[in-house]
Amino acid sequence: MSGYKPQEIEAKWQKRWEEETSYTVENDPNKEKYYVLEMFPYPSGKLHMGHMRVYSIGDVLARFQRMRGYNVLHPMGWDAFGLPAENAAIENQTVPADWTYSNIDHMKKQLNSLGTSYDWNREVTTCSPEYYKWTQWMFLQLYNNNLAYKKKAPVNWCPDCETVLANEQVENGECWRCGNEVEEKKLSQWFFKITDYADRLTDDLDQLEGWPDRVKTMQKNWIGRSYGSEIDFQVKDHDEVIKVFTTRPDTIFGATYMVLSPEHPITKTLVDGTEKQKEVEEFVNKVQNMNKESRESDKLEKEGVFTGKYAINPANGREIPILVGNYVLMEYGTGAVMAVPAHDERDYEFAKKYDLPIEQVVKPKEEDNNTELHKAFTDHGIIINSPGFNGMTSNEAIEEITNYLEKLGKAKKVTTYRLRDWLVSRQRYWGAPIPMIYCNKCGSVPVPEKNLPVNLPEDVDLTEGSKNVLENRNDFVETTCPNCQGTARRETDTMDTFVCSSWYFLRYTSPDSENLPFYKDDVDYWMPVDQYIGGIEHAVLHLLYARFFTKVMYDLGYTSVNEPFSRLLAQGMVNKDGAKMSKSKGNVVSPDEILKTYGADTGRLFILFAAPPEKDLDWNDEGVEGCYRFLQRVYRLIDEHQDLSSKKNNENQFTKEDKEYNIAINQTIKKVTEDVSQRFNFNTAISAIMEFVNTTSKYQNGQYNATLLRKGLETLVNLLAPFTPHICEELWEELGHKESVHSLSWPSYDPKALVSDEVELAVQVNGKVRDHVTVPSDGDEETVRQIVLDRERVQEYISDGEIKKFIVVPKKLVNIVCK
Ligand code: ANZ
Ligand code: ZN
Repeated sequence: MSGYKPQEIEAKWQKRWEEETSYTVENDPNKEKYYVLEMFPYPSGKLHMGHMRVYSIGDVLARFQRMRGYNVLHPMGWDAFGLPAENAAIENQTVPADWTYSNIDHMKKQLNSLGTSYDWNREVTTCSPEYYKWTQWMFLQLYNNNLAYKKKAPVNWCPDCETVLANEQVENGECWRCGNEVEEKKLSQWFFKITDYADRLTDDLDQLEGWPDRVKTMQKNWIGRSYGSEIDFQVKDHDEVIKVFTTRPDTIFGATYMVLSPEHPITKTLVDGTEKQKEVEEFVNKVQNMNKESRESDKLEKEGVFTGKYAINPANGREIPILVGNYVLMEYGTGAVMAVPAHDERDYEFAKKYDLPIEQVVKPKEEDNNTELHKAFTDHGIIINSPGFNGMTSNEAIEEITNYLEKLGKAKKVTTYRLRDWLVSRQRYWGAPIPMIYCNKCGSVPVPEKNLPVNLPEDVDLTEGSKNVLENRNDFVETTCPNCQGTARRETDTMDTFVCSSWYFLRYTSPDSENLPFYKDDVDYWMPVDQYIGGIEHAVLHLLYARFFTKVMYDLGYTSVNEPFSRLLAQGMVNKDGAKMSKSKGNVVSPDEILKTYGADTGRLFILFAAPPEKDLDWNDEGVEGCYRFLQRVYRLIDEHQDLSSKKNNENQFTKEDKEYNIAINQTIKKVTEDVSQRFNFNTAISAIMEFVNTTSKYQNGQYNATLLRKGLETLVNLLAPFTPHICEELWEELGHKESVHSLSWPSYDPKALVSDEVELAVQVNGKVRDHVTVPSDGDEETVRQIVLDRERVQEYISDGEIKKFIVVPKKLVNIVCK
């Protein structure tokens, strides 16, 4: 035997696992299932450390749960559509399909070289026709159930390249390719009605106990449900009524002016033909030219103009000026606000700037006297200056004022959301074609299910024109209407890649189903995913869309689960020298490098040992080196004792050392089991194993019991197996076993063997330690006293003295006081 050779060992076992298809699974109603899923990668070409981290975490869990007796589903696939493939294809003079598939090939090899235990029979590739056929089927399900519709929406348009640009292709308002200024253009595009699910997507978050609170909060905020009232303000000397949305009807007596969004249709009506028309129109144009981001920013410099008109405050009949302001958005509420500068920060800032009246109507609960306002008081409090409602709390007044106005027909309770419908149209080539056909006679006609998939041509020349090439492909565009058989055109928009990733976890459960995207028996057996692992950057979009799709499938009767992911782990980043690993910082360590120098087991061990999964991890070369030395040590330790099976000792003749070692074995099993299963504390589990290796080294240097030492070494290999799968497989074989270490049952511990049945006590005589005794740990005071007083050394110090006190401090010491 000649030392630890990771590369040899790893290749040997990876080959064996593949040949023996060790990790394929079938539904087995007699076994409890466990579905562990890591977010699938975009096949960019190469695995990076972030990938290595998330796939190592997932693999530990998969291997651990298999050993614990679960039927484990651990699949992998490729999120393979998307813009980078188009860019790379242009750059490398290839086509997106070839680029993508060759990347997949390479990355699959890399994943296997990490020792990951995937069931590759279930692999999904979102750009393959067998997969996107069902993505298109999903689109049709949504369309047929009034959850997909078309409407005009703005896109980024480069007039020079004559192309639509994705947001990532717009850099500081300019086209990434030609540098020309990007315009906004309105195109008719497809939307999914996710807003229909806004309430359920919010409320059901409460069921997800296995999700981090911060992710749930991010989703809640993204959906942004808010309960409030819509209140009618009559325009003075006009027929028009302006509806405002407010969450604070209790402040209505303090509404001293009103602000309209520049896009509000009434803005134009109010000023048409008046002397204010020009000024207002100029202002509106100016605001509309601002980009969306700065419009919605907290730091927006608030600006507005007076329309020359007044509205009547329905609470007190007071006439208040109507302004147009850049901080009111048309997409939220009603696009108009009653401005209460005393109690709203934005209104306060605006009122100060334009010298509009500020009137306080809520005071803090604690203060009796009104102190002057120096900024908006935005909390709830006690109502003042509001005849009929004074003295009420804000909550009471919200209720009472709304009821009062409701009776007058001027208010109603409403719920609004920040969430908008999901725009799924992309004017791009490399995506799943939207399965719709346009006929001059019949209008929009969905592609019949039996004609799916609508194939995406793969032989394209993207350098030809910069437009979406599908538009130029007559063989794609020209078709016949499924309804009237007349000539018709296909939709050339493709779907947002988030659509593809909204249901892939369902396909894994049923990869070969042919008549449906998945069979109900399969999904119902495997779903929900027991543990989902991925980056926090997906806290909102992907995770929200996947929840939406799952609910739609549930409502249509295709699955019995209402939420896709029971538990979610958001893994931290991989940093080096305190900064995120990135090409631009030049601090990248590639998984390939680590594999070449140290092997996958060392890389995995370091990643899992250096930080708990959800915390950021600092890459550290010495740390990697340390993990490598640890594995070498484990290797040697077992290598030296290969022949233990020939030696046998009787377990009943345990010495003190044997007993202690046995306790260490049981304690380590307990600690590792609990750390991995309850808390994902892989790092502390590994350090317990490292400690156990120290204990084992010491033990084997002495007069060891061969049977017990063998048990210790086997336990070590078992506990380490999920973390460093190859070396453990190798060592298990060396210990004389034929079966795979990964097919064993996870070791169990004996609860009675966790603590020693004896303790050592120090014995003090008149304050000085004179002796040490070993006593049974459950011995009562009388037993301890007998043992202590039997000791010669103790007798010497007591000599003839009379024992005045005999105090036992359990597990620590005995204190004897005598004359
Ligand atoms: C009067 C008022 C008084 C308000 C007060 C707040 C405090 P959330 O809670 O986020 O839903 N608002 C309504 N529509 C708006 C729009 N289109 N653009 C900008 N602001 C808008 O916010 C609701 C509050 O945001 C509403 O309640 C309204 O201001 C403002 F002491 O009405 B409030
Ligand atoms: Zn037709």
